[in-house]
Amino acid sequence: MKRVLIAEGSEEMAALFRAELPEHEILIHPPEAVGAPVDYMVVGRPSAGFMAARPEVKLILSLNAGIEHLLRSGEIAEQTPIVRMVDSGLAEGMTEWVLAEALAWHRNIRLYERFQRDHRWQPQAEKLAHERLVTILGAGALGTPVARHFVAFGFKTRVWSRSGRAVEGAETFAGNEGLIPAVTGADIVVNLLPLTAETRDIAEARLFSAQAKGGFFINGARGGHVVDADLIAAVDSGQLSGAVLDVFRVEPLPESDPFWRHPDIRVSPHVAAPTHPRIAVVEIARNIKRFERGEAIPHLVDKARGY
Ligand code: NDP
Ligand code: OXD
Repeated sequence: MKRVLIAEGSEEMAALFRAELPEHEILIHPPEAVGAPVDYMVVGRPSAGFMAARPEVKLILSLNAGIEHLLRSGEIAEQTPIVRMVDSGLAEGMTEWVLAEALAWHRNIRLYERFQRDHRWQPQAEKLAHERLVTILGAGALGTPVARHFVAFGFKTRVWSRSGRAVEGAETFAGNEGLIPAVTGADIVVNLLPLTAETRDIAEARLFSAQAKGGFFINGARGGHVVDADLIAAVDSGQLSGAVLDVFRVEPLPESDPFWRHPDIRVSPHVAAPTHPRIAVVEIARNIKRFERGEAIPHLVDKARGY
């Protein structure tokens, strides 16, 4: 019987796996002290040493879309494949969060909340979606549905990716040389890139200066993409009117971090697109079955590329 080990999983998750993979033995660690070899490992953010202690594992299945922490750990053998999480739950969650934040900025909803506190009746010049330009950095499993929704709302939409992936109704930009052209004049920039050596610190002064004056920045990807001091400087100077950040270099965000107190930078606790076990487990089980049938598995991580 093949064995599936879930790192730091819950009983609820184990029950879901048992329903999807009745022929497999499902183990959770802790509390199970697993002595015998395991075939598959399901991981979120495993503690240090956990993966290194299991060199026999044939396939690692991530509960997260972002896997930079797994690669960085140095605990996974070169030949062991990693599958990242791509499912409808993440795509729906990220689309809802980004659109909610973008529309709230576009329609001045946060501003009117502040005005209400002071009993101020102060209408703003309201723009329509087609008068705004939105750039999505990343046209992958998350960037693509997000871009489609901006297009559907009528926003002028651009997508930037490595290979120049197209999204119907959006303008396509590709490669390093396409980055600044992609964000030039953008009212809203949404970051949905994976964190790699090439994308670390990508959201910095040059990018913010290229945006439309008074624009907005939305980070739903990773804190390591953003040069925090450059973002704060861009907002303080009025180049950007604000930002919303779901992810940070250090999580939980330390009490001393200036983002907590900035009046125009909003913080959420890494909740843009949480993994929904009911959807994710079905996807992981499907990939284990594909692996056992010798079929190609979608969304295998390219370790050299870093995503
Ligand atoms: P994908 O791998 O599907 O898409 C990544 C996109 O980024 C692709 O379009 C890719 O280009 C592009 N890209 C990668 N490197 C570069 C580069 N150097 N230059 C230009 N474009 C590049 O990832 P997902 O959409 O599934 O996820 C994106 C990220 O979102 C995750 O890595 C994770 O960090 C974050 N995330 C955050 C969550 C949250 O709750 N806050 C939840 C889930 C994910 P190409 O198409 O050419 O390969
Ligand atoms: C993810 C995340 O990458 O939760 O899935 O951030």
